[in-house]
Amino acid sequence: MRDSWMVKDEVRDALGAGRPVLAFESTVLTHGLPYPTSRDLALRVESVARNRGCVPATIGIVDGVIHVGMTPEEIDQLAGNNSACKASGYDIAFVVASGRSAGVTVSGTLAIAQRAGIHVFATGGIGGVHRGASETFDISHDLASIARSQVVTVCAGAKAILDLPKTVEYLETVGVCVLGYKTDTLPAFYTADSGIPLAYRVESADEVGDAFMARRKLGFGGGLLVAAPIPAEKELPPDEINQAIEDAVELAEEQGVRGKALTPYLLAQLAEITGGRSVEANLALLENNARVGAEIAGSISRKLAAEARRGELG
Ligand code: PSU
Ligand code: MN
Repeated sequence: MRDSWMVKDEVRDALGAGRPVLAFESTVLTHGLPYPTSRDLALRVESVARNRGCVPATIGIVDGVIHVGMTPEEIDQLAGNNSACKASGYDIAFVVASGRSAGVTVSGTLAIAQRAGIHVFATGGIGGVHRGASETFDISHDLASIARSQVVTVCAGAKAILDLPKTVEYLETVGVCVLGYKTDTLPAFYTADSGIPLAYRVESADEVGDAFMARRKLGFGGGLLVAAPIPAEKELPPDEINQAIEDAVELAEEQGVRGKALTPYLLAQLAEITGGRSVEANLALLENNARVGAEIAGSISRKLAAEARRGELG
């Protein structure tokens, strides 16, 4: 088999030196946003990470090769590839073996980032429990992957295309500690407050870094999910976006859309119904998550370096 991993030089160098690296997913590019907005957004969030002293590593699969860190040209090609598939963690081996290209979901990105030695991952919205899940059983594999991963995931909550109360319950079932980042409630992607209370609130990246270090030192499992609300001035009016979501969900039911196709279908409908206004909000929250993620990655990198120094002294 061909070499199935390709770690970009600057990512390899940063990881080797213990400098902060922040992972980004690519299903949002291939299946979540229209091209070329998707490409522009990927490059934008990468530069936000860089401005915070963090090396970005966008993760995708190109012709059967797993890329940890992609060049702007590679990002452009993947984002514009209409035949790219959507790879979750359990799909990666087959996608690689068959030489396919894929946008990698939250679940897939966590699996790859962890093997690469990356500690933090920033995304927009995670997958979750779909409305009607008691009938369809449609619960995103993202949730189990977050629970199993040692990588910290930063998101803006989940879109209300999902059943948010059930998503929070299911995160508890599989074992995820959800930290509200300067908030007491789960953010709902386009809006800052779903009204669903979270058990814990943190005020700083260092508090997340402390949790990461404690989990590592004490050997406990359990996922760490940081939920950071969209900046207030970029929030969409709740009534308007919630109506758009109702309409999109109804359309999906009428059309009988299921499985892997459901989330991309709902996202495309939402973009159309809101006349693209959702895209600006999407960009704002992704940039915000890239900032928060970069700060957490910086904190963890400092704490790991301090731990290594204490080890040398002791
Ligand atoms: N939710 C969003 N935007 C996205 C996705 C989810 O608001 O782009 C993407 C992410 O890549 C996520 C995937 O991991 O969809 C989940 O898909 P599914 O619901 O089929 O598990
Ligand atoms: Mn699903």
